[in-house]
Amino acid sequence: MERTLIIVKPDGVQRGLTGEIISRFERRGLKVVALKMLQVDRGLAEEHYAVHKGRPFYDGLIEYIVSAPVVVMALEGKNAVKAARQTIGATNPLEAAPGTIRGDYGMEIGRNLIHGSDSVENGETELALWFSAADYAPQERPGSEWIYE
Ligand code: IDP
Ligand code: MG
Repeated sequence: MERTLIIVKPDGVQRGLTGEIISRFERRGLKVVALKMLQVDRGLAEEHYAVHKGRPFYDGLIEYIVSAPVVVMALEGKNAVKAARQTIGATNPLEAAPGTIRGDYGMEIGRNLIHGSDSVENGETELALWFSAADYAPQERPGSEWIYE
């Protein structure tokens, strides 16, 4: 089983889409194993987005992430990273397929509602940044044989 980090960004929380977003992952078969809401401080935002430092959108991205609370979760499942990225859709909502979160709820790249880790390795690094071991509540979900063969 793989884990991935998901962040419902400030626009997603303020627009009341947190439940809708979590539902999409849950219904697909991904399991929430850690979950919290927090106001992100600048240091954490900068660490999380360190790879984008120096890009033209970086300052705006940091302002966006610290502008209001976020909801952060760890999702677990087979190929969780790839499955979550597919459910999230392309970075620019205008290019995201209808049926994806960004394609259904977003209008532009600077307000694209949600973050999802882009590789297993980055997922592990990001999860370690946002959660500690005590934050996890791993559990067996009944019926998982109807999701995975
Ligand atoms: P991703 O979130 O789909 O992995 P990345 O390329 O890693 O996309 O970019 C991280 C985040 O930075 C995006 O989700 C978006 O919030 C923001 N971002 C990326 N490119 C732009 C841009 O051109 N303008 C404004 N914000 C951007
Ligand atoms: Mg990314």
